[in-house]
Amino acid sequence: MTTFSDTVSGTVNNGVLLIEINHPPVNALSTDVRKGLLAALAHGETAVDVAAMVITGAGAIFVGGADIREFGAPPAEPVLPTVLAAIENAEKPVVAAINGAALGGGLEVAIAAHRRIASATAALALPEVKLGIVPGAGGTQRLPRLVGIPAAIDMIATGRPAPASEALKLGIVDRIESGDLRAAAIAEARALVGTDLRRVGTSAVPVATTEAIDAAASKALARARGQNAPREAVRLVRLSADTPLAEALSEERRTFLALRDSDQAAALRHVFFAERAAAKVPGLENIKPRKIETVGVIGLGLMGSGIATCALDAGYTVIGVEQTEDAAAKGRSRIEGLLDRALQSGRIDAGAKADRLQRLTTSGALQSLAAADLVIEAVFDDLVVKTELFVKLDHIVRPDAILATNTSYLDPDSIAAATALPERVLGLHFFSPASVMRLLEVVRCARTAPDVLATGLALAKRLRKLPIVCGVTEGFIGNRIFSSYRREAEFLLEDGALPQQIDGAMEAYGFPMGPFAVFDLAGLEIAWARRKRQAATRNPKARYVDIADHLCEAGRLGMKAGRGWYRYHDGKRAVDPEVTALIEQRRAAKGLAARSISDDEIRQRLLGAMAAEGAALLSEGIAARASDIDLVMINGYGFPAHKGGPMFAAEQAKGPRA
Ligand code: T1G
Repeated sequence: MTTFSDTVSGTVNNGVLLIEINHPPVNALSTDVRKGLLAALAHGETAVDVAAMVITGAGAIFVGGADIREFGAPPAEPVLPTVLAAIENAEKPVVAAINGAALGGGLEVAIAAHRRIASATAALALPEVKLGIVPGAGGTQRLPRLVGIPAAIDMIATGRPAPASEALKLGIVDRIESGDLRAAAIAEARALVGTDLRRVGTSAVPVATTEAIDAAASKALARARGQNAPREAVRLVRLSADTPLAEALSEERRTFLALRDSDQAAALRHVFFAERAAAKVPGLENIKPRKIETVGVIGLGLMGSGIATCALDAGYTVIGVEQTEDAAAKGRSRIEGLLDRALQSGRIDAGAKADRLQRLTTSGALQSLAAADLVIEAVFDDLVVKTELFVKLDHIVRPDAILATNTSYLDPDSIAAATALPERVLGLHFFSPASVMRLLEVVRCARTAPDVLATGLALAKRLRKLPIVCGVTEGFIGNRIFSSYRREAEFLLEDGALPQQIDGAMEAYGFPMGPFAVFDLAGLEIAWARRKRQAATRNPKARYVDIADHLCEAGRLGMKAGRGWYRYHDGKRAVDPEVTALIEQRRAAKGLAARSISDDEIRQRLLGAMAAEGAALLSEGIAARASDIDLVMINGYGFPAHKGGPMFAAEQAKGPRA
């Protein structure tokens, strides 16, 4: 074995130099890896016992891309384009043996090689736009040469992964090998010796019609609201049609470097590392989760059926329970409806649907939950109802089974306290629709046992959710911040802004919907009921805006009622002069003079309200880190990821740190 650097080594096998990248955990292309690869290629080109080369990754990943940790510093030599040019221009054949994920710079390494062979489990992507950047080492020019401009736009501007089978169809890989990948790649490399090598960079770009290119671009950009990278990615891929490679590559590199230093990229990098940090919960390092195979779900309404469907998707056996057999049957058809939708959209096939239904039983008797390892209740959000339910469950489930409540606002500690074993109780706060939304607040109650919390996290991971641990407080992390956002938005109304202006300002910031449009979508009645409950104990000196109460009294309960903060026709929202008049009237009733409020003030105040509430959650120990709060708001409340979340944005607004 020859070592070329700390992370790259090679062995000669039947005249083929097998170059292995071994840089755990994901074989990221650090400076040492780049140096090693360049040295390996130089050795391979000159060594007399080497006729061809294979590049592969150690472990389960080929190469996870550029080393994101190096993004803060100026690029160190050799830069990746230099390494890739050495691969592509090598006199001797170079084959990429793609043993697992080939992402970003990893895929760029692979497509600089002369031939690609992948294991069946490989996934290929240029996910750079998810980090606010574009591929920086030829991806935008070489991929279109392999798959055509429309398909390259689709992959690069969305960052989506292509599984090996699709990569084969698209022409990114030449072959899939389900047996010994390394042996197969060595044989392929040998077979290429003395043949005309395919150098992707110098090959022609397949011709595509303008219509096809435009269609791919608008589809990919439809969801890129406010983000610069996807737009730049499309521009660069388009260049491949008629720009000489060297010129296009230098434009790509220039764009990559500029985006890399942008605020959006900094925010998205923050989100990337925030997601990894969230998974590390202090105190749970050596705690083993309990084994969960059978999940019980009580209440098969909108939320419960969504949770049940998710659990079925994740391979669990599910017992769904409703109050009566009749309601249980309705719940079952609701779940079937969700599975049908997945079938129609091609996410699952008929066999997968049948398999899921086989793992589902529904019943009108709580007793059916005796076999459950974990039960999630998703019944009406009422403390008495939930507490009685948990007390009954105590006598039904095994003593080591876990009980989870999906309450949004109630105190799970008081539910737990009524049970015989409060250590086994935790909160699992799903977001609606549960089969779509990635966020899951995992609520650690006062007495939740560490292995119960660890089980909640393991369950969330298997459900493919993003779990964020939080302590007990009214509304947990998300709804508490959302309440202060709502309060500040209502102050702005009294001060002189109108709903459409406030929504417009927040949509321009990057939210898919402004706050008032969201209130209408969710319905105004739940918040109204809460305000009425709190009325008796509210501090009479605290500022209270009663405009929403008047809307509700007038039956304007939101989109479902056809009117709320806006008027709705065929689902389209329109400004309603009646609402404007009501706002003016309420201001007058309080003797408030409206002043003109700028969009900047709106953003500053609303973002400031979120960050201030976030700071309170941190100081109370409800959230473990500021970045957890950012993830909650991004994944549950539409905060634009490319702004990094309210806590990150507040830090940025303070200016560069010392
Ligand atoms: N650089 C540095 N660290 C990375 C990394 C990377 N690219 N990818 C992962 N890590 C760390 C991560 O922080 C965590 O660390 C550990 O590895 C395990 O990650 C020139 C511009 C590869 C599918 O966007 O999608 O190439 O928390 O928990 O679930 O054009 O990581 O343990 O300390 O996620 O097995 C493009 C991002 C870069 C890939 C593995 N590449 N990574 O998932 O483990 S830009 C990406 C992933 C680029 C070129 C450019 C996933 C994964 P710690 P993990 P996993």
